[in-house]
Amino acid sequence: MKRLFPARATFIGSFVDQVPFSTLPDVVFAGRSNVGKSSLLNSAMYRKDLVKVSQTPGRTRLLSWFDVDARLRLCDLPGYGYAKVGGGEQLAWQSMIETYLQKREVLRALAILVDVRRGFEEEELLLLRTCHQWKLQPILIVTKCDQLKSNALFNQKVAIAKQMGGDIKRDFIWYSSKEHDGRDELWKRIAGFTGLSDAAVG
Ligand SMILES: Nc1nc2c(ncn2[C@@H]2O[C@H](COP(=O)(O)OP(=O)(O)OP(=O)(O)O)[C@@H](O)[C@H]2O)c(=O)[nH]1
Ligand SMILES: [Mg+2]
Repeated sequence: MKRLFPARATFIGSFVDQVPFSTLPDVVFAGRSNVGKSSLLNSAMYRKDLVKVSQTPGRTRLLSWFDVDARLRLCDLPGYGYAKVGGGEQLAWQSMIETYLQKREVLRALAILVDVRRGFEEEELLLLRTCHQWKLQPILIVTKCDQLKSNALFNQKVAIAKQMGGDIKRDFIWYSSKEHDGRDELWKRIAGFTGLSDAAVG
């Protein structure tokens, strides 16, 4: 089967307190710690361990950037909501994204990841509002879909779509980083608003 892009993804670096300069479009991936951000980025970029999957969830405060075919950049944000980090963590996280991401002209989309068994909670609804405020394209990604059997998965899709007032097929990407389900849909979505086309990738 013909593979959609990317042809080649490389690690740019991890940064604590800056975003490396670029004129390429950015897509950033946000979600609760352990939701599967790093695994999804590896799957999306057709790589096994380009993105480090953290041993100690919730510890890393770095933003990791990846170049895709010298056409766009993806960013793995630190996870939020890890129980052991405690009180002001959510605020610190929110202020981090405001400091580094707000008003970046090249920032095109914010992918919001939720575990299929949890769905969208307060933090994700806040992120969705941030997208509207900043005029960013939200991409709603539901992860670990392989963890539910097909009936339970279907019921959960219906429940999540109903809660969000969305359409199962159109408004969500149902992903499994294990099976790579959802990968083509993700790239089609990204291609749609970054102006990349399938044919441009060799
Ligand atoms: N079955 C299954 N497991 C997954 C999937 N995606 C991630 N996992 C597992 O979930 C755990 C967390 O995955 P990560 O990719 O490290 O999650 P993360 O969101 O990057 O976590 P932080 O970096 O701590 O914020 C790992 O044990 C993964 O193997 C998936 O699609 N299916
Ligand atoms: Mg991670």
